[in-house]
Amino acid sequence: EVPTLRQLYRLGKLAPADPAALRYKHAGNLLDRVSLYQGTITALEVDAIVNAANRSLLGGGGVDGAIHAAAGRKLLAECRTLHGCATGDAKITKGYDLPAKHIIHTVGPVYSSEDSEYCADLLASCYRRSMEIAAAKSLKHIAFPSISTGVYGYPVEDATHVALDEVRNFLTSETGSQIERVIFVVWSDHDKEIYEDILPLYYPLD
Ligand code: AR6
Repeated sequence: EVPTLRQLYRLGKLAPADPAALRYKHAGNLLDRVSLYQGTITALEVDAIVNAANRSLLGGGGVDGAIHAAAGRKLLAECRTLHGCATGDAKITKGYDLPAKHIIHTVGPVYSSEDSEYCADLLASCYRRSMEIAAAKSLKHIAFPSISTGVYGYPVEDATHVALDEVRNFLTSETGSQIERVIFVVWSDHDKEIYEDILPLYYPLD
């Protein structure tokens, strides 16, 4: 079982934030609806894992490569029928050989510092569209990798603020109320430390 933020606080693995730095004052039951997990997203037995894909949706490296390798060739066959996906949007497939029932493929922005605000909007859109698709299919548990922060070069701290804020907004909205759990999946120790630092700003201990 992947621990919730409330459990991480109890275990002392998440330190309460400096009150002056808080982005939000209350998290309420969000502490029981959000998790942080380090490891491969392909191991998670959830309703949907999100893939950080490219516009072709035909596979690639990074988490995309790992998902295609674990899901098997039938995934590629279904992806071919989707005819790609726009940056900031998302499309769903079955999970095939994965323990996850579905894969939501989203396409993050290739980062550019000149267009950083535009990139932030597109990145937020990836998280929002993925959750909208999950909610429309009544999927309750969804896991996200750190979209755009690998090959696509988005600075991981900035991307983490966008991800945590957008997920919080969605979970507290009317459509988001049916999503029971969002798991943020990190791969490296460095990314885990960044999430541990920033999570308490958006999901403070009450
Ligand atoms: N489980 C969870 N996270 C992972 C895994 C894994 N198995 N493997 C890597 N990560 P990236 P992007 C982390 O590059 O930046 C592909 O070629 C990784 O450490 O996978 O959105 C696509 O086809 C990083 O934190 O995605 C696109 O062409 C995060 O996943 C392009 O890369 C995202 O890194 C997309 O680039």
